[in-house]
Amino acid sequence: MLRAEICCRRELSFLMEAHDGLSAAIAERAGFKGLWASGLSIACSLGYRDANEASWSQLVDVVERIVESSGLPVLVDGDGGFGNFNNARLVTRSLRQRGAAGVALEDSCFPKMNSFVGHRHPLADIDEFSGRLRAVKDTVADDLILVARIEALIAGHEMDEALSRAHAYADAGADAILIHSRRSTADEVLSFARAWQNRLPVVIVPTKYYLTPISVYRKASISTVIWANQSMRAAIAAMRQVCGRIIAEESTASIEPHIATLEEVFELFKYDELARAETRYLRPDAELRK
Ligand code: SPV
Ligand code: MG
Repeated sequence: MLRAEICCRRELSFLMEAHDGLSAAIAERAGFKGLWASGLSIACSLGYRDANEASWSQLVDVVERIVESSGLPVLVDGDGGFGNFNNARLVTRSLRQRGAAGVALEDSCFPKMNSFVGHRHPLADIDEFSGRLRAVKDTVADDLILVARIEALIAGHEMDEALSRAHAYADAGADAILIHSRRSTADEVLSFARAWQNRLPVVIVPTKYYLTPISVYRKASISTVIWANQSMRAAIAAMRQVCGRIIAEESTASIEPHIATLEEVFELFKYDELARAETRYLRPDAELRK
């Protein structure tokens, strides 16, 4: 996938969550063509809550590792932009420098709260948030895809509110719309897509409505599906199990067949390339004699 195509292709595409260099490399090896730098998962891996506890400079440092270790286009979860229009353009300028392909900004107020935590989801004023989008667009328009994320349905508003926000954000220069829902079925996002009629590409996050088959989204002309946090949750389950077994058994014998080998670790990060480079650059005479 080209960087400029992230969230904007005609055929449905997937973005896999990454929260560090390791999860990014694994997703790339699995065959994903683009990544989602998830705010929830990055916060979690740093030991924070997804409530703007991590700073924007911590975010951009992690994004740099995700970009570098995968070589894939990365859509970054920029939360609400860490403040007003000025903070939003500052963080997106920095994301551009670190090699991000796009940024998603949500119409929440600072400090945000993860959409699936059951309380406190005040929405930003439409005009104020549109100003954040315009400021970002004016700053990084040629280099970063800008996805406007609508939290109206998360905050308990009706579809009309979500749609009028989507139109305002399109007018402000967004390249795509992320419509978020906390329902366990896809009904809300599908009815949004029907009414929206693809004025801009639609991005969805089926974390709660995971039972809906992908064919439904293809038929609805959804542009992008984000698998937002599954690697992080898989890591929690696996690390819990391993820690529990080692503390109970005072041995690693029973888990050894179930965890990655050291060879897999070395292969993932191309230690063989380093060995070849050492021959070339540390012992150039040996290379020449070959
Ligand atoms: C994230 O991955 O941080 C997201 C998606 O914003 S969600 O947590 O589903 O809101
Ligand atoms: Mg997030």
